[in-house]
Amino acid sequence: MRLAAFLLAAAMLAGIIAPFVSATVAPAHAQDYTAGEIVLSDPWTRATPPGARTGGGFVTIANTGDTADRLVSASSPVAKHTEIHTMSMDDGVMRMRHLPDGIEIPAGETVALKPGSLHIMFIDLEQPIEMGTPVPVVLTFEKAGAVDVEMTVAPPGAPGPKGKAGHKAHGDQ
Ligand SMILES: [Cu+2]
Repeated sequence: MRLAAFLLAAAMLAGIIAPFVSATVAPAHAQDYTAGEIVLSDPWTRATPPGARTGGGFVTIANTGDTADRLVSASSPVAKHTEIHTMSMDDGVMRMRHLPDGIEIPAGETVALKPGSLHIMFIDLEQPIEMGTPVPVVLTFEKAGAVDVEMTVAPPGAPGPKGKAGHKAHGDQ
C-alpha cells in the first residue's frame, strides 16, 4: 500500500493524473507502427520538470487480427523501470495499479492508453523528458513480439499528443 501511495503521489507530481478530462488521442497522422496484426498510433509522452522521478507514456493500440494479443511489457532507456499501469476512480479517489500481466488487446478492438487511464509508467527517470527529444520505447506483445516506437514529447500536463485533448470520447473505454 505504501508503494501504491508513493506511486500515486509521484504520478500526481508528474501530471499523469488528469481527473475529469475525457480525451482520446487524435487520429494517427504520420507515424503508425505495425507488427503482425497490431497497429500502434500516436505514441506520446510529456516533458517532465527537473528532478521529476516519473513520467507517463501513452499510445493507441489496435488489434486488426482475429485472435486476442496482449501487451506484456514495456522498456525504455529513459527510466530504471518501466511498468504497465492502470488508473481508476475508487470511491472518489484516483488510484493507480501496476498490471503485472499487461493489457489484453481483444481481437478486432482498439485500446487507448491515455491520461487518467491505462498508461506506461516510467519510474526513476535517468534524465528529464524534454520537448523535441522523442523517447524510445520497446513495447512487447505476446504474439506480435517487440515493437520499437518513439514517443513524441508534449508539454508538461498536456492532455493529448499535440497539446490538445482531441475529440471527446464517445463513451468508449
Ligand atoms: Cu502509473
